Amino acid sequence: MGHGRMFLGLGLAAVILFARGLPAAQRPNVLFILTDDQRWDCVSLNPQSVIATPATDRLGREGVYFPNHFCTTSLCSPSRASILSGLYAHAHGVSDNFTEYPREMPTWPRALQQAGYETAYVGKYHMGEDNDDVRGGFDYFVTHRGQGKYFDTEFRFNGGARRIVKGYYTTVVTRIAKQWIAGRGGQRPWALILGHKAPHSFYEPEPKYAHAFDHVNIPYPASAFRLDDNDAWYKDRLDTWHGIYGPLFDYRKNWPDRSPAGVEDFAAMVRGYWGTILSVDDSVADLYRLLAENGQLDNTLIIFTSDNGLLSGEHGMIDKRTAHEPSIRIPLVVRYPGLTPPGKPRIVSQMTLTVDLAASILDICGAAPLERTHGRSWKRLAMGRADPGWRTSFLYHYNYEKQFPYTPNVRAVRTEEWKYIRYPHGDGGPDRRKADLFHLAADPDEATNLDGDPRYAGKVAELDAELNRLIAETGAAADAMPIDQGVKQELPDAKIR
Ligand SMILES: [Ca+2]
Repeated sequence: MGHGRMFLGLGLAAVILFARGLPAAQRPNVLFILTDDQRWDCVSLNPQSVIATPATDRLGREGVYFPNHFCTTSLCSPSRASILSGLYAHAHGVSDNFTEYPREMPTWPRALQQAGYETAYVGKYHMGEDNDDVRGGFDYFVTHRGQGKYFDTEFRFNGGARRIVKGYYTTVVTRIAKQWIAGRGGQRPWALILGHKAPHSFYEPEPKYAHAFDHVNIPYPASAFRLDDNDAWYKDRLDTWHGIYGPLFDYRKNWPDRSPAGVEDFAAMVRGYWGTILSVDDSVADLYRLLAENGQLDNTLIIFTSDNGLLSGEHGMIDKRTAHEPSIRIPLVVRYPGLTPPGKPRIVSQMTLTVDLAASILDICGAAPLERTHGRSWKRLAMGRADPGWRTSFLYHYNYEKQFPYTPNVRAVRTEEWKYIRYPHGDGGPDRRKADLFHLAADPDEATNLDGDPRYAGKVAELDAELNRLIAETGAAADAMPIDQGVKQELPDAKIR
């Protein structure tokens, strides 16, 4: 090797080292806005959205919109842990809504704190049901026990005394977040996670939005009546806590109700869900305004996303947990001029995952990556550069919960065109339930199950092999899951609804 090439090599290494430790002035603040159970089509950057979210849209119109963003387990606590850790649920261990995030497990906020950031968490944390203590990695921590309430939640401020804060949840946490942001001195970059309760059940919109969608007619989706080619669990779920003929988070008083008139309860529920999102959009507008006034707008990486999606009647289902599109697809909108100038917005159409967020945020902030991750940084994609090695398939998994016995074990692979969903029994033996094969490219509503059709036997074999490859690649033991005890008609314990 000649001296010239060696010098070039050293020069490149120096550039890379410099990029890892960005000078303080170039390290962006991070405002991470996390909603709870928001579907991907409930942001009006998506042309299918019925609701208008102008403030959230503005982030995308001045930044980057990811229309193909997914969670890897569609359940609050496991997905929140994946967002913090960059790991699948089997690796971080938060496999249900009652498990605390492991104390020593790294997170991106902790990594930023170690890199000199001031860090804060405000709002719904929801890992460890009854714990409102300060968690590691945060200099300021305001949360509450359990799910919180839409009105007058009892918050705990930084591990101190608890007190009820009067008012609407979304408004209250926005005010607390703004106070913390306004109090930063400007010497150190900061990172804040704002954890919304909205639009999680039981839906209670702000009074001014309580009737915002009264004029919208909302039928049961067509896919709710096309269950003959799916396994029996779909129909078993219809009358349950998570089915369209069930109690609908108390929107239906007398159930099961299979009458045509029963759709009115369903419509009222969906309108309530939508209404809570309008307040979230007001919050986004409020925070945007504050950053603009403080001169910090263009030096802040703003990320808007959710922990999981929600089924609104598709396949006869409400709630989440399954591998269907409305359950696993979530919004992701990012604004930061360091990625793309506000006048040149960008759409990243590659499939991105909750487990990519940790790697991406640390990459953009010039901090060292977490030692172990299942995700990868989408910084290059967000800057409009090619990333030819980007994933073309991903693993989705969910484990049967005895507290919510309405969804079997799920092991699924999604590609850009196809989805194959297995429902393993959990004993390592052959599946006892029929799988689902959906041709997303031709059937985006997943209305027709092609599993069992001999014309697609080759496709099933190919996707099953890919599923097993992904299970091996992520280190998920193929058979480590509970036994599927079937769909039960009983309600969940009132305390955990
Ligand atoms: Ca959630």
